[in-house]
Amino acid sequence: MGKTTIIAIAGASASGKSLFASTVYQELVAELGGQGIAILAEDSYYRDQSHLSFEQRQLTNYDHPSAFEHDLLVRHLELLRQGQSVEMPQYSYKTHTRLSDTIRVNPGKVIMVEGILLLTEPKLRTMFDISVFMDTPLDVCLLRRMLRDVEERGRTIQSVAEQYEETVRPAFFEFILPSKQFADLVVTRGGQNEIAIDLIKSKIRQLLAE
Ligand code: UZR
Ligand code: MG
Repeated sequence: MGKTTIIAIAGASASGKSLFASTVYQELVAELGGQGIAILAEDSYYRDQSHLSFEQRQLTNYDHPSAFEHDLLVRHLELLRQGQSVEMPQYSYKTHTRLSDTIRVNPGKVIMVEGILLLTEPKLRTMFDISVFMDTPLDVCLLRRMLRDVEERGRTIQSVAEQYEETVRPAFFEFILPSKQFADLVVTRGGQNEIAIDLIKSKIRQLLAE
């Protein structure tokens, strides 16, 4: 297999990272078939916490780099680069731990990975060939996060508000915003920026044709 290009998509929680990455991925798969492109989520690499009680798991700071098993993500990216498949963990936001099943991710010429803290860690940054930062206004992220976490992640408005003040907002200013400097491209409006989606798709089409 030839060279692998790894594209990272980072930005605040609910900035549109997953939507941006999955739109690019699904539109290219519909157009060209799934061969050659793979997609990973940093959230899948939240640490396994099955040895902790549910109450203990609720005390974890999920916006801090220590909540992620970044070493495993680095190892998986290295294996994919070497042309090997990996078993990506699956994470449940409802139980705050890993599910027993994994998802097989096959290697490809282009690997996309999306997550809040990807650009904050030097060992991860060295893996990325192209880094994109979703620069969505924080008030827009907060509104989306409210709706999403209540609808999809089993939360109450009260708990989203508390978590936002305690960890999500501080982590944005401590870790995520400073990591914008490491991005090659800064995208406004996240997953709704069709021009940016088109540009990344063109780049990937070009890489796949090489
Ligand atoms: P995205 N998160 C949880 O709320 N619970 C968990 O068990 C694991 C993660 C949140 C996490 C972070 N933090 O802001 C967000 N908090 O998921 C990252 N608090 O996911 O980028 O999709 O919003
Ligand atoms: Mg997401």
